[in-house]
Amino acid sequence: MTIMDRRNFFRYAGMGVAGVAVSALSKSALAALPEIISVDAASTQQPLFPKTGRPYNPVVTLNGWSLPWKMNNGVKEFHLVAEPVVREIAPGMVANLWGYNGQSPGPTIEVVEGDRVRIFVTNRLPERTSIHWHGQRLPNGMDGVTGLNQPPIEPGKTFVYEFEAKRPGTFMYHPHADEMLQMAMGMMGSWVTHPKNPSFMPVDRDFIFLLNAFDIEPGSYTPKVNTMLNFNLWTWNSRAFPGIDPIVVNKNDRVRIRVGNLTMTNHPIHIHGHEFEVTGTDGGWVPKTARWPEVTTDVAVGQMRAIEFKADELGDWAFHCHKSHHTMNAMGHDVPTMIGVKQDDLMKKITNLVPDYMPMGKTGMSEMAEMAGMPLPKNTLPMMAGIGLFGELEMGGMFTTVKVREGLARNDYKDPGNFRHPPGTVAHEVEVDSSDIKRMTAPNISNVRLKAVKPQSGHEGH
Ligand SMILES: [Cu+2]
Repeated sequence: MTIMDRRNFFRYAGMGVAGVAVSALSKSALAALPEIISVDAASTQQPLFPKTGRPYNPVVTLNGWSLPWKMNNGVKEFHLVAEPVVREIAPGMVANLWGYNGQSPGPTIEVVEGDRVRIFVTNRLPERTSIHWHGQRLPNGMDGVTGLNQPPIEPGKTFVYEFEAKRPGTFMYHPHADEMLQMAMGMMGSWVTHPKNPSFMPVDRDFIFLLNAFDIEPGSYTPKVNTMLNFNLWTWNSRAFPGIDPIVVNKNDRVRIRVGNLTMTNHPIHIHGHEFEVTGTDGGWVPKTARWPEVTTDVAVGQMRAIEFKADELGDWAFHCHKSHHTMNAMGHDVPTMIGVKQDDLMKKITNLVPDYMPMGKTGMSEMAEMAGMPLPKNTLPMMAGIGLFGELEMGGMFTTVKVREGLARNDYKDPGNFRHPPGTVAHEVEVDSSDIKRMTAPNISNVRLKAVKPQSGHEGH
């Protein structure tokens, strides 16, 4: 994990906002616009501890960062810039996306319940935009739906939104102008309103990310923006496994993970080795008496779920979407089924005709993970990837690990490497004579007479 590089941090600071019209503000207010802060790394940045304003326990944005603010007469001022960005989806693939302040998704915004918040939004896109603050209580004219609540923010213009962060919880932000295209290009971000009382529902580690999806043809760089359902890159904060950082926690930590869904389908999010409870939604916190244990929770489109658990089992635990085609990358889509088909001769004949032809293996998909020598089109990701302690993980897309370790420092989120299993705790091959394994037949129940019990008379009238 890299600590935010000060030079990157202030990359755009010198550029200012010269020439940008700010309709709602006077010249003197324009001079006081918060500088544009930008990050160009796709790795998880250190949490942003508040230096001004009220105290809170910051979140960690998976493969992302939180936007610093400026206090102006008791108002928290942020500056978001909607702009084209280049995002590394995973090592080996970059995408031309649209986002905010150098990244897709944009930075997480963290405020405290009761804060007066002012957000400047500068549009450096080639088309109009707006921002909707999903889930917030705010004046109707601040809700961001173009045409309904406000005029569009035209290219080159800056708008200002201002409201009180009334309700604590987890929210999202995204455009409400040419919405399908702008979200297909990666425009979105997370928002956390921390409770006034920092000891309300405390956790030791608090993570946040958004589920998003892209349709990028292998070899190309720009998402197809009119795809409705058949996306080929399933991502968390615009990263696909093995590009998603692990969720690193200390043993016995109480862990919260906040997940928002801005894709066009639902995602059953599943954890291994632990049980969690859904403790919050974008509608607020769930009372203790209304929670139940889960190992999978479905996050529907436009929903946010906060899950919490005690990380009391050491190890590297899988944490992923349970739709198995969401844990594979672009090269796995539209591959014909070839189980049991002898392809050796066929392959030669077809590749003479179609040089890029890539079938699945005759024993299953795993063969594809091993095709290390197989040429991949430029700028795409293998369908299944990742190397663990025991070899290929055969995963992609919406997959990462929760790494539970002992003795981590309080704010240490560095990848601790592979888990070292205590002796005798790993599944292993056994020496057996498999010719001697007897097959038993289940007892035949078809001859068992079932005696129908008729209901007592007297109920015929029902
Ligand atoms: Cu999914």
